Amino acid sequence: MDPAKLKHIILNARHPYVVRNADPDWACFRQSFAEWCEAFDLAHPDCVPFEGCPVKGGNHPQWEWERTKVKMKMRDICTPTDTRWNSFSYRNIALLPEPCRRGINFACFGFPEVEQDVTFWIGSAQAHTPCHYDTYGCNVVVQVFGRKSWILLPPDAKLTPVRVPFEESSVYCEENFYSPASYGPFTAVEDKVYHVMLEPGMALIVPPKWWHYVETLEPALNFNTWLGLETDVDSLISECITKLLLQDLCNDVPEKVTSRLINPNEDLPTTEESVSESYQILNYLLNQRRNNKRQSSNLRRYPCEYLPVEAFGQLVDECKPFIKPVELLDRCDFNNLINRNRARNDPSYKDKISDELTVDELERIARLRKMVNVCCKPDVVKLIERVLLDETS
Ligand SMILES: O=C(O)CCC(=O)C(=O)O
Repeated sequence: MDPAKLKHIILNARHPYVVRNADPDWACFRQSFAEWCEAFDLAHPDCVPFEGCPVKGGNHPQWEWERTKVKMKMRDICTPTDTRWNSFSYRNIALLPEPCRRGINFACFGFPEVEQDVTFWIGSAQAHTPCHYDTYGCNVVVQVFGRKSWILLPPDAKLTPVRVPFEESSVYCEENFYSPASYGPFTAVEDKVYHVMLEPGMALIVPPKWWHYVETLEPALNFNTWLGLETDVDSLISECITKLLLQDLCNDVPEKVTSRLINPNEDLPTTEESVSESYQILNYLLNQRRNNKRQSSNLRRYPCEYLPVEAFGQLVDECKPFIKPVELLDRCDFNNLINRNRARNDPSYKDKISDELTVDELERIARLRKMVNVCCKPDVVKLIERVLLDETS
């Protein structure tokens, strides 16, 4: 596979593609999962803080704040458990000992410079990430051990975007793919669901803003990188407005309450100083946009969608049979998949901290969640952005 061609395909794809013979020259591909875990445990005598949830779920997606931590050796991820899934994921590759990340870069995809901005994901069966889209970049995923199921939907799919839990760079949706109570919420999207089972050695290209629900089918490891794109600067303004609205709504709200609105990995300071800093950033971004200037930033951003449709099609044709579009999932198969997942739904499911909150606190959380989800809805934020841009132009 010619890395230069692959690079053009990645930067111009408007549909997800599976790549079969990129052949990354990574040491982990010459190891078994057990050997890789041994190498990790040898270098890390301490246990790993795996996060996870019960395999039975409630009516809502299992958000990150519901996860509890369990310390285990890395090799324990390969021992099946019936009641809980575990995951040590969404971490930078620098956290891995050198023998576990030897040779990892994205050269065979046409990006030799990408070797640090790499994230790893390790999970047991049923570990999953609730359905969301990434606000920045194009995602290239490489499966190393185990299989993972990827459900993908186009940006215009009729899912319900929510900004609770808030995480800059991810927009989640309300629909619960893991343990749905019913099929009802999925009827609006059932004709737009794409699916691929990612197996070791396969890579996946996820174009900007495609929704994805990802679930581990057996103990698995994969790496990915988000390639920053020139078009990401459009999302910077929206994310900045969203952050400001949240800072305002969460001002003076106790941590006990905000911890149910903001993702644990996200920092949302609401001090006068930090709000004023967000305003300054927003004004800077708006002015740059009004003057049609590129935002200066030390982040690498690649041009994208520069190839005419025919040229792109020809490139993909030349790379047959190693690059294939991810296929539409037949409506019946999607129905079966969701109905299988319904078996995980436990109507008596209680998340870990509901018991620790008073009725008033629970009400406040519900009220704020509603406000955030309405005020920060991506369409509403786009409208605010347009008004702000017109206002002083
Ligand atoms: O592998 C997962 O669980 C989620 C991956 C993901 O969301 C991503 O790569 O953007």
